Amino acid sequence: MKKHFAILAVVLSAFLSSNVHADPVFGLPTPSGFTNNSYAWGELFTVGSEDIRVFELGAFDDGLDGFGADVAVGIYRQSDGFLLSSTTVSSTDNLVGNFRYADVADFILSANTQYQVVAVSGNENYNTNGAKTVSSLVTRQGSRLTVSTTLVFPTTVGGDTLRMANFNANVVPEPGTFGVGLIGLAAVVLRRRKR
Ligand SMILES: [Ca+2]
Ligand SMILES: [Ca+2]
Repeated sequence: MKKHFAILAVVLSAFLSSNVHADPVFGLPTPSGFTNNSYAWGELFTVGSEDIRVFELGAFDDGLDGFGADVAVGIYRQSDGFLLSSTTVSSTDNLVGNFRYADVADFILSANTQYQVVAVSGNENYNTNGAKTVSSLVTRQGSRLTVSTTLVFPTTVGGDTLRMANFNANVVPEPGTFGVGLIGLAAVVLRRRKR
């Protein structure tokens, strides 16, 4: 019996961890850093046809050499400017590509809903190169900005250049998919027990 539960635990943990894999939503293949002020830079996007789960919030690290001061990052709902989650990204946080990511309590962004992920550039350079990649999880609608040294909901319409903010997310597994997986596992365990 114990062996069966051990097998189930291993398979189940592998199944669950496969769903924890998350990727950066935006990418800057050829960034070019610049600063003339501190802005709250917002990247406006609409979630696709499936809810997504956010794992970490990220900030562009020009030169990959850390920040002069921690960078505040948050995600706002666009319809009412409600701040869903925020954190600060520090120079010691994990570097993936040219963004550093700080952990937040995982949260859900709803399908077909518009949000802004916002980062405050402070004394760190923001990006000025228009080249970018965008995950298939979202559709991007350009930038918003407000001159600020603190995290605020940006309101001025900017261009299409991706400046500063990013996040790690993946699709929320549908309950149906999860259920089928559990039934499959149960079948495997029962078959082994009958032997
Ligand atoms: Ca997390
Ligand atoms: Ca830097």
